[in-house]
Amino acid sequence: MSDPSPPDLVPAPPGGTGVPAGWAALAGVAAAASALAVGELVVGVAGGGQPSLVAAVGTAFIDQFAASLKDLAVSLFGTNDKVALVVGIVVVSLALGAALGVAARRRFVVGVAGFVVFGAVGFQAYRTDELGRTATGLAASSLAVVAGVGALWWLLRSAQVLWERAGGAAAGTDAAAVAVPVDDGVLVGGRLEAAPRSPMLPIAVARRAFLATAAGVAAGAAVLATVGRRLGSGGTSEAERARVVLPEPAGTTPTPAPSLEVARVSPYITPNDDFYRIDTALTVPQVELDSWRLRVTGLVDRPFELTYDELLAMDAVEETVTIACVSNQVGGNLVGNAVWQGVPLQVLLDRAGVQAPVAGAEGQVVGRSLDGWTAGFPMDVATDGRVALVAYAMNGEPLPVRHGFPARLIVAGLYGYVSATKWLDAIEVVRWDDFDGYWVPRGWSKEGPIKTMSRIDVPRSGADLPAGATDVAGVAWAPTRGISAVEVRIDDGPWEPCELGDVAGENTWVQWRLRWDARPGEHVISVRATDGDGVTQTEEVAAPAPDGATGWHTRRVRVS
Ligand SMILES: Nc1nc2c(c(=O)[nH]1)N[C@H]1C(S)=C(S)[C@@H](COP(=O)(O)O)O[C@H]1N2
Ligand SMILES: [Mo]
Repeated sequence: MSDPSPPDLVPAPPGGTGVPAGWAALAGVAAAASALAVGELVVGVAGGGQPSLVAAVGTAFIDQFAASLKDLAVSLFGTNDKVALVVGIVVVSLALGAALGVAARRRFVVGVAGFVVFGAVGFQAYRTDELGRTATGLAASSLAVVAGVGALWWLLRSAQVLWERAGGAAAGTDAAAVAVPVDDGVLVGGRLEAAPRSPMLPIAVARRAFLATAAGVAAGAAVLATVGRRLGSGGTSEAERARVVLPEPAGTTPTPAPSLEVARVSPYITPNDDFYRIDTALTVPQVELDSWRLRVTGLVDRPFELTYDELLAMDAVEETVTIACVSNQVGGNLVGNAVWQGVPLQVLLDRAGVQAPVAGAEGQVVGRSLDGWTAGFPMDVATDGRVALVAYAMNGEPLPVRHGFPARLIVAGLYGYVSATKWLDAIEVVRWDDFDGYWVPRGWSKEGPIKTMSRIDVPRSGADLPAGATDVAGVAWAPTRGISAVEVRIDDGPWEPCELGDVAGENTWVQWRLRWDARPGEHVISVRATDGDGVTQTEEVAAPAPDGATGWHTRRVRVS
């Protein structure tokens, strides 16, 4: 904006002139960026880990479309997919901004209306987002509209002034047409025109000046958005988590010393940082431990609440449990094994006193998340003696924020989507028929027992191996039933029994290994597991939807 001097802004409404569509589109993009940025800033200033307008729209999108993406659905919401969704929303917003800019160049009121609709969509999404306060949404969306309209007005005005100074419509959009000032007028494309009020600008200079102006607004928006995100990202949970002192668990299942070590096979215990993450949360719920409560409610005689300190003061157990995602493909990595510390669900249900009609097959235990997500499983599962915990620690650390801080449910033998509610807000006892958890109306089975599964970790698919002795190894799991045998087959050969590693119990995966004398050629390695009930993993291939993938995992390798 240094050369030439900034346009003199005459306070007249923009529009009605022949500013090129490209300039107007650019103005619209920068205006939309300003609106989004102000939205981010307001939410950041409001604090409390509230979602931005973009995040709220993203959450609404997930809630709306998760069902129609059924086959992909659950796994769709891994970390990368969330980034893609947010980027997508921003890109679409900017594109709509471009269209608004073009429309507003003729009739500015169209631009105003467009931004008002923008703001209304953002506000509506915000209102339905459990993590945002309505007042924040109202402030963010209305100030975003003001910023968007203001930026659009100013940029279109600047565009118009620059355009007129370059000779206006007479210059056309021909980049070569240059307005040349002459003694008593201006010579544009060979025609003599009335002298303008200010000296003429070559069109290329005017274009550069406008580009610089729009880029300046966009850069300012980027700075505001960054500041807003910085302010907002100081979520409370990380700081709260850092000062938690975990109690000693009363009961512990010892974690076995590694007995089966093969390079690149999954470690028996999955480190927290490597543990898969799946959830619908674009904004992770933030908590202040002093005000967090776990409510135990519903069809119980004595509903109660626990503070975080009260929860940690209760007798705790430590259990090693493998959890898996229903959308894990055969051979996929949406599965992990961790040591969970927490309070048995049964103890909490007993304290609340589950009412007789729902104490058995009629009953359902629902976990409610702070972000409104829900999962439910049969009361019989909660009370059949299996490991079912309100967990607050994972592998000896307070629950990581993305894995559900301050507390989550862990139920051995059930896929996460029906059981493993993170950022736990309440445990509610309801009738089985009266409630469906988040994924059920979206096409997934209401009951989700984990299917027996085995996976080859080494060798990798497509590996080129030297002939001779090599390890084939991986993991197999059937939580609550345990694994009694794992067998590997090379090509169409016989099933060969594998060596199994030590385990903490039936709820965890087991590492397995076979020493294979590899002969030159192309080979297909297959694996299958047999659970503790003696049932062998089915060969039948099924997709993850609606209740978990089946089939044998295979890997193709070359030996030379
Ligand atoms: N609040 C909340 N809890 C949730 C989910 C969710 O979307 N929101 N997803 C569930 C699903 S589908 C799975 S597989 C597990 C994954 O737990 P993890 O991310 O700790 O591995 O969390 C479960 N708990
Ligand atoms: Mo899942």
